[in-house]
Amino acid sequence: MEFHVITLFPELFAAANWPGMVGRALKAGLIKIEAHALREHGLGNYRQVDDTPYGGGSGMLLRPEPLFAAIEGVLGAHPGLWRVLLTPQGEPLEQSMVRELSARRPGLLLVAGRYEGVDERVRTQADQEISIGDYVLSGGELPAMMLIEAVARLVPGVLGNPQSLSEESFADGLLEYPHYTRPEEFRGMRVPEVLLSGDHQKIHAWRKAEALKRTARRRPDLLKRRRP
Ligand code: 4FM
Repeated sequence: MEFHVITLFPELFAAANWPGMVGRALKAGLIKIEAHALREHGLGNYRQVDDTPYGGGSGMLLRPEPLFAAIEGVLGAHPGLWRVLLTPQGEPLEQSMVRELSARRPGLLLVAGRYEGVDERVRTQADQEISIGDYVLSGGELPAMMLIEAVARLVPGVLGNPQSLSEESFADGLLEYPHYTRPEEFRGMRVPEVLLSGDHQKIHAWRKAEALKRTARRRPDLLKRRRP
């Protein structure tokens, strides 16, 4: 699967910088990440990409011409990419969308803006607008990286053990149950006896009950939206 990113900071997406399983997937050729410099499509001798807003107001906006040219350039060389604009105004990202995005082939074209926003006409070039959360960042690069990491780990072969995918948080719409590793007692805190019992039926029931309890306390919204 391919991830293309249009950005003013292509060096952020260098393969050598990716840790963990995305880094291994890159080296194994399971995924490809290609950054495309928006600056190359800037206007005039100064390669200008931004301008002041019509109607006044503070801050600068990304002009449409460089963004259109960059998107057309990438799609010309890589047809069929699903075009995603990262913006606080997009659909809130959730695991069900991540699963759908991981099935998009040949891959994704992520547009990471900067400044105070993009010219409204750029939205016509996106298949989907996605927000990674209700807070404001200075650009779309970190959101694009988060999306890449979330999607890449669902690409077949990327995750070491596919069983852990179905077992993980959100797979069944619940938060994870509490996890423990050695030692059995640490600073007076003991591992729950049931986990040492070897009784796998009991362990399974305990984990399910703990996951439900934790979800009810912390994220009641998840329980309401859960499929039966
Ligand atoms: C995005 C700044 C586009 C400028 C941003 C432009 C964000 C979020 C975010 C900042 N993106 N979820 N939250 N982007 O804050 O996705 Cl042009």
